[in-house]
Amino acid sequence: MSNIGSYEEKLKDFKWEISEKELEYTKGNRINIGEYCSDRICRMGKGDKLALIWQSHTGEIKKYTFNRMRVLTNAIAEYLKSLGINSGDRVCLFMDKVPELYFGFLGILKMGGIAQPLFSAFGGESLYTRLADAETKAIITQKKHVGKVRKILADLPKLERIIVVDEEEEEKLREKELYFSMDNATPVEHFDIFPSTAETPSVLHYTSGTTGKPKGAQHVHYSLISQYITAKYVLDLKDDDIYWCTADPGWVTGTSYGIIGPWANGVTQCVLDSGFKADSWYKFIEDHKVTIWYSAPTAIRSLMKEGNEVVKQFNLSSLRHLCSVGEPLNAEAVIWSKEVFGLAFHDTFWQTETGSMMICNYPGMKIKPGSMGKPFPGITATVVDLKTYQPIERAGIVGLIAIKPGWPSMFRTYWKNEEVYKSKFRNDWYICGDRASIDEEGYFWFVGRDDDVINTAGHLVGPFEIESALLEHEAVAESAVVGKPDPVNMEVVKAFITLKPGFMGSKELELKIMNFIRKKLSPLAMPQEIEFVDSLPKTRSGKIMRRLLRAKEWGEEIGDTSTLENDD
Ligand code: 6R9
Repeated sequence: MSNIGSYEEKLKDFKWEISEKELEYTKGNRINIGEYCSDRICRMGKGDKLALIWQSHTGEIKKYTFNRMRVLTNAIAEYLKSLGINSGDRVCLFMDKVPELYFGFLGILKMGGIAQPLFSAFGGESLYTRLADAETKAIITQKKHVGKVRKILADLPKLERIIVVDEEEEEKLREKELYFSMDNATPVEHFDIFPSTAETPSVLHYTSGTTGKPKGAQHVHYSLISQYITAKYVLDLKDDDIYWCTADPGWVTGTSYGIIGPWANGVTQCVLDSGFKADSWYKFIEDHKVTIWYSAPTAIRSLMKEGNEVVKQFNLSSLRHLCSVGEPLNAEAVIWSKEVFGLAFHDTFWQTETGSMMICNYPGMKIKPGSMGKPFPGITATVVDLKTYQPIERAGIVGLIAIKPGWPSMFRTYWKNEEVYKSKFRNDWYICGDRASIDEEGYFWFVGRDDDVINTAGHLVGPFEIESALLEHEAVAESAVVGKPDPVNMEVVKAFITLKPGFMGSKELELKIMNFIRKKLSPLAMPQEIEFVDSLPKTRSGKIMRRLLRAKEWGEEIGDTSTLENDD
């Protein structure tokens, strides 16, 4: 029997109070995610149970029990406090998927700080934009990434501390840098956990939009109520499960369901700190007897590409439930997984802003391959008209995905950007910015994004951020960045560029510009193709028409461009 039992039955009587009750939370009282993920689980008698099984890219394994996690996260919290970091201060986590990242996250929350996880593959400029915006006070990083921080430090007057978790030669540390070894830290048995309440800020996750700089979606400790119960019902986490979430905590899946959801449920998690490789992924599942696996369509398509033979070389019989998130999960991938694993991937739809799963396929519910499923009990979701924002009553008509505000893990604002936050709401609906339709049976079918944001391998990249960075290259006069189709990553970045006088388009220049972006922003943001053009299509007021360029890449009907020309 799955945790959710019957989805239809749960719909009838679900209330968020069910989650509050299970977590023994009463309104107005303290709620601290760090405490819920470690101390509470120990109090429930699971202190000796494994919380984390971590494996490095070289095969090194480290294991931590819930009690060890409790005393180490206490040690981190105490250390941060001793450095003068106060509640409400932003502390950035800028690391590969090492144990210090996971425990650092909980340590920050325990002392009342706001955790700001950033993807460790970010280059200096991506890092700078987000640290400057959040006025981050401290950053926890590794020696392999500290160079990127050093380069931008002079422009970040608010950044007071740089904590390096693996630099053993103190003399190599520079200004503001400190060394903190988590595994060698004195365990702290008792720490006065910050008395956070429901609305105390917890996590700041940066996400890209069409225009402007990336925005910090600000979450609060009360998000736990959603994350705990969705992890329980959708991922079907049970006491004896071994759970593997392949997402990096630099992105929201890696925190909501790679830290908070599973640990608040007292479940053992595995982490593999290495890139994608089909055989090592299968071996990881076999070695650790993974039972529940939460991954992403790009990874699944990459596995599909490697073929069925490699699957047969491993014993994957421990697996019992599979879920996916981040981008459209194509029907073929669902059918393939059923064929090779005997289990279908269950698609889940949600966003950085929603903090937890919104529209999902549930254990036991009929899966329609290609559909995102139905709203989580307690979530009111629909599609609204593209112009009037009125709910669309008829099945099969495409509109904007809209959710009734009020679920516990909803973001509370964009950091210092209330205006953009407010613009996300229309007629009392939160507008996700995605298009979909709903069929006669209430299943949601994803159509595409309603903006120019590019979803590459499940990661959102903002065209504006790339275009701005391109302009910093000496050869670039103007640019327009769009997503182009890709069989594995769904979309990759393509840049159209006009050159400054004296520069000629060439393969060599293309490579130089690609590398320039990779270093400045990230490998995800790097254009996979650059087309040098004489001019870019523009609206009458001079705005570049990205949509026209995008439509060409996708072989879509462009139609009447006169409307686009007026489109400001
Ligand atoms: C959790 C996460 C959110 C955007 C979202 C949509 C796309 C996510 C999807 C999906 C189709 C799914 N997206 N899940 N598209 N099917 N199951 O990914 O958060 O990084 O903020 O991305 O990703 O476009 O609006 P985030």
